[in-house]
Amino acid sequence: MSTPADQPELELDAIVIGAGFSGMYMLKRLRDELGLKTRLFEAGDGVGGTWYWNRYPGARCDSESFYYCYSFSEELLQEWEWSSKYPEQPEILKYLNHVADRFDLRSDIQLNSRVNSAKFNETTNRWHIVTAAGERVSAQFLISAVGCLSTANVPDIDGLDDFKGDWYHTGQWPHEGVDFSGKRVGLIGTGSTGIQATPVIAAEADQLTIFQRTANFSVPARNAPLTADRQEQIKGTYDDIWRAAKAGHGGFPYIPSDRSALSYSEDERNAIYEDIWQEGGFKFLWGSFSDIMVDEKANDTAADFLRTKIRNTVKDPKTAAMLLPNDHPYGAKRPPIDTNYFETFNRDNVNLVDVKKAPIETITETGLRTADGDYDLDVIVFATGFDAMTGTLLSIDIQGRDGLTLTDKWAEGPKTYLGLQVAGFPNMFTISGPGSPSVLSNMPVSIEQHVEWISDCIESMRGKQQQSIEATTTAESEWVTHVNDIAQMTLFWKANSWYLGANIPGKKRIFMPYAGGIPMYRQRCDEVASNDYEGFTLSA
Ligand code: NA7
Repeated sequence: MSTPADQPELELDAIVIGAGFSGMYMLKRLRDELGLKTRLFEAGDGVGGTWYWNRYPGARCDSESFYYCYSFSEELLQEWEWSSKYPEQPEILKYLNHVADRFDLRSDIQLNSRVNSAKFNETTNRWHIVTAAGERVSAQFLISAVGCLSTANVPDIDGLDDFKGDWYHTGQWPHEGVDFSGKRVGLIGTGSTGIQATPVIAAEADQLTIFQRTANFSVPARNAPLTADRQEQIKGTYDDIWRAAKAGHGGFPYIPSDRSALSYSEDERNAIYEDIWQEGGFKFLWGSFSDIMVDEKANDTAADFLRTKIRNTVKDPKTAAMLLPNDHPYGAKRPPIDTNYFETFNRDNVNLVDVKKAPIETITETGLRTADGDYDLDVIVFATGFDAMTGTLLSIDIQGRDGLTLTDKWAEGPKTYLGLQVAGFPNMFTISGPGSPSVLSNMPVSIEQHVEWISDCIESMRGKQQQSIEATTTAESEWVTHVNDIAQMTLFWKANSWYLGANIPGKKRIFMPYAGGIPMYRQRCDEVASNDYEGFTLSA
């Protein structure tokens, strides 16, 4: 019987890995606008990326629906109807499936096809990939659209194999869902995911015990249906919305605040916080005061306001005290937004356990043991995050020039030029790679900018009959220094966050995303392109 490995190598112009927001738009640009023979390889059995995998209860987007979407097609913007301010995972997945159908992308998307290795041939300037099934494909260009948060982090806790109940990681949730009714559930993790899942699981389970290592700040989302009037108003002003989003530091269409939190009296400041807290969402961080992420004293004012809200919401003073974040500035870890998270601790069937004070020691046949005692559980939910920004790319055996592996190249942390390319890896591009605004921004805005920059670059190369493009080591190291310098000016350094790789034991502590904001970043990318791709070596 013939297997994919027996077939001759398929020769293409471009290979895209990953069928989320970025991969699908990349495929469309390369295929439909540049006419490149392109194929997209996706490990899952459906499109959607993050929104395909993350099906845990309560999963929804923290950016508002009307700007957490593609802007490239006016028809798509006009025809798609979002049901609410913050859409749930199934709705975003439906949108991405609609995009795949509407632009006829499926014919060039190969599902159930995990890319295991990618090797660059210097003589031909082509990449050769092998899939898990053994299929071999080559192309001049290799574009990673693997996402920033796609490799699940299941902590290495002794005894997991002995557990007689069921366990799940939120990023690999069963498609058929999980029935929690009548169950004693343990949830580990209080990041954005744990905070979204807690109220929904609590409403269904018999008992929910939350194992908290770090108390987290959270602002209410204030989700609500999108009325017909609001839809019409949004659709009538999309040009302005995108103009504002592209000009906004984080790709959000808010008018950025230029006021310092320290230039107001406490009462005035708290009145401003209260208004924005009532409105809810990310705006609390990005739209209240301009110095929250750069000045510790300013940050303290926001943190104090949010701690007071927790104290006022949670009725049991001991539980409230445990929920007060006290070891990092607000926003230095990715700020969650929630629907009734703190209120959930007023339920009789919810219990909070501090596993910083009494760490988890082992998982037993019947539950979980901390330094303080045993907890009997039927289900354990790991809301323990991801090997962010580098984990997925490094899980592919990628070899560039001179047999250099990406794993070796990034041994001391990820190095890129503009988050778009890695020196030593010609013709390989990374969409929302480390060193770009990516996770510090409204992702679709950053993704579209990267996809368009990459396809313009490839178009320019083809126009000039250039065969390869590679970031120079000088440009790369200058960019890495710049990314670090910018991050040092912020408070992001002051938390053990996944932005820094601090959630993965042994991972090098390097601030990975670019904190300088979308406008400055976009301007730099545009300058590089208009200066004949300054910082890249292009070969004829
Ligand atoms: P996060 O933000 O990485 O949160 C993971 C949570 O899990 C966090 O509270 C961690 O505590 C906790 N954690 C991780 N490992 C352990 C162990 N071993 N023991 C106890 N607790 C642990 O992941 P999310 O999925 O919530 O969010 C990821 C992003 O997805 C989110 O930021 C959005 O961008 C979308 P810690 O804080 O490290 O002490």
